[in-house]
Amino acid sequence: MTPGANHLAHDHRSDDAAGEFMADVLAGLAQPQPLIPPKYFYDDTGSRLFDRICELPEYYPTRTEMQILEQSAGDIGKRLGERIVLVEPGSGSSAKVSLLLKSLHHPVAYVPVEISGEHMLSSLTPLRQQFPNVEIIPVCADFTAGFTIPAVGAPVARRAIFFPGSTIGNFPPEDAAALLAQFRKLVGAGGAIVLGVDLHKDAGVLEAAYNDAAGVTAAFNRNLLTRMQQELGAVLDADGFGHRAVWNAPESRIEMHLVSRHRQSIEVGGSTFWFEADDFIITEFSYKYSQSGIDALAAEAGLRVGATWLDTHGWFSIQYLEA
Ligand code: AVJ
Repeated sequence: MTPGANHLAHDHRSDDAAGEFMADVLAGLAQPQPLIPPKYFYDDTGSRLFDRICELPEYYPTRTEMQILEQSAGDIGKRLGERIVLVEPGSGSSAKVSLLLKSLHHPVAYVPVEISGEHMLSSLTPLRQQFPNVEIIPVCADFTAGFTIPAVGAPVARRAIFFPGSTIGNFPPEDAAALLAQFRKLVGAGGAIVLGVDLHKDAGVLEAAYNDAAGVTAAFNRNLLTRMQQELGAVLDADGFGHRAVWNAPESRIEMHLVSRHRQSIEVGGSTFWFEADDFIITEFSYKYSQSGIDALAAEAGLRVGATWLDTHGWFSIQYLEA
């Protein structure tokens, strides 16, 4: 592999991806409480909308995690040591990994793993310029389906997974532990996981972060319906569904809903699904953790927390997990 080569490994063919989207939508809408997995937010339009969410005044996670990285990337880099292969499942934008790569000693390779190929490739151009000596090997894959870390040219001391943004919060705790266990196997003995985890805080702050005044999160949520129209030939009225974000305290999660404004149907894949007024589709869970919850999650995955870094408010955390 030539460093800087514009290579894109496809783990899945795009018609498989369309078939999976259809299957997940049909299965999800047939549930007593309809739901669609959040990974389908991220087509190119959805990825751009998510980048805008990260800039919103109400959406604290991105800038808070960036603050931690700005303060602590040196410490994290010291922990990781030299000749690292850094793998980033669900990489979105290059700003966070750039801070981390800058603090590493002779990093060997950076492997972003992303469903949305175009969005990922365009975000790599500045990284290639900033880190000409780091082999950059993008993998186009759904990381929840499993993937392999590609071989690299130079000797490697440690494999590490960088999983920022509290993406782990999208998964119910049992699935989150299974995903972390899969990451542990991927990095192997001596490997590490640098994990961003959003923490418990005031419900008002949480709900505002997922229901911004400018309506960008609403557009992001509704883009799922537009994708269904465009890619699955679904017959539906996207504007007939409103956006809602609620803090579910007993389950310790934010839930995003698409709420039917009146009686209507969604026709897709030969099936018709009816919605009364106020019926809703769950489109995302975003779990929030306490440190003891994170310790328990790590233990369930066969990992332990070696270090934790926080922002000044204690709103967000970066966890160093080791096998
Ligand atoms: C990318 C899953 C971490 O849960 O905060 C942002 C996605 N959804 N606004 C989150 C999201 C609505 C985000 N994660």
